[in-house]
Amino acid sequence: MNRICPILLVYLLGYMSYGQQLANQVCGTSGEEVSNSEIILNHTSGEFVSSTINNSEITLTQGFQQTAQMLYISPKAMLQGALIGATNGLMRDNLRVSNNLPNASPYEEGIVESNNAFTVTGNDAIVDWAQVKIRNADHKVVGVKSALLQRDGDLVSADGVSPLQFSAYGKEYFVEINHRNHLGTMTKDPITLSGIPTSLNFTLGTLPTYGNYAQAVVDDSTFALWAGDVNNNGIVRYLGPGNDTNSIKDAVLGHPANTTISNYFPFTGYHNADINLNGVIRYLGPSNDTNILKDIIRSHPLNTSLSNYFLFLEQLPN
Ligand SMILES: [Ca+2]
Ligand SMILES: [Ca+2]
Ligand SMILES: [Ca+2]
Repeated sequence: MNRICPILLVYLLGYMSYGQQLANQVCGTSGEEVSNSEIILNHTSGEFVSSTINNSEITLTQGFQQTAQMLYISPKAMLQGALIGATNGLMRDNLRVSNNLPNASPYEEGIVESNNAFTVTGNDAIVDWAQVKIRNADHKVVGVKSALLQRDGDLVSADGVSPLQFSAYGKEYFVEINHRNHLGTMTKDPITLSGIPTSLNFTLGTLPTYGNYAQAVVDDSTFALWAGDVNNNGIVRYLGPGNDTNSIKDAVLGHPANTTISNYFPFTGYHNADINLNGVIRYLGPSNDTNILKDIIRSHPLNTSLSNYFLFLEQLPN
């Protein structure tokens, strides 16, 4: 609840009555200032009377507690995997088209798609679930939201259209984008958020991000989350210990319908081993996900020797 500090209001009325000059004061440490050429009005947001201390005889209620604010974000980000082979700059939405998108978010928030979000086609068709976090000045995660990702990169709420909404006590937060088999990325600087949706475009390369080479550059222009983290350990690796290739192989060999335990067995579904998000999981054979992973490793700017053993890490604070 926004309320005008009663003391200031008295001063203000006094000023208006007698034309006295007033010193500028703020009732609390967190507030807003509204001004025109004649007056400056400070107000705070919060609920007076907050904490309660009691023992068997007395109850003491004291303090001033800041209430949480609603902060809105409209981020835009791309997934490298969903852009591979795309010709129109839009991510593929094969998972939606093939009815393989789960109605409930695969992330811990467990929210469910609403408003028939998966029936929308075109630029705003849903590619997949993603996850957006906000972190405070200490890089501590203070807000987590599942989001739906549209083909043109817009990250929206579970209804497929609304801005993401966070409840938080401050305004300055780092904003982070995550996806189940891509490496996450985060703003390098804290962003001032408010009740008006803040647009944050991670796809242009103009928004500084934390770390180095935090995103892939697709077709020399579009910045996108690195694909290939099949085992979701924050590292993309083709060969060597803990590699993601073996996780593709395990998914194929472990599939119940692969009765001959063939490395060439493809299956359809919603799985982290589906690096290009085309709804087909394939270890070997035509259009397999393994070769995509290999290409990703070899495309990293720091892999100058084109080593198949090269690995790179998610650029996020711990
Ligand atoms: Ca859109
Ligand atoms: Ca990995
Ligand atoms: Ca695939």
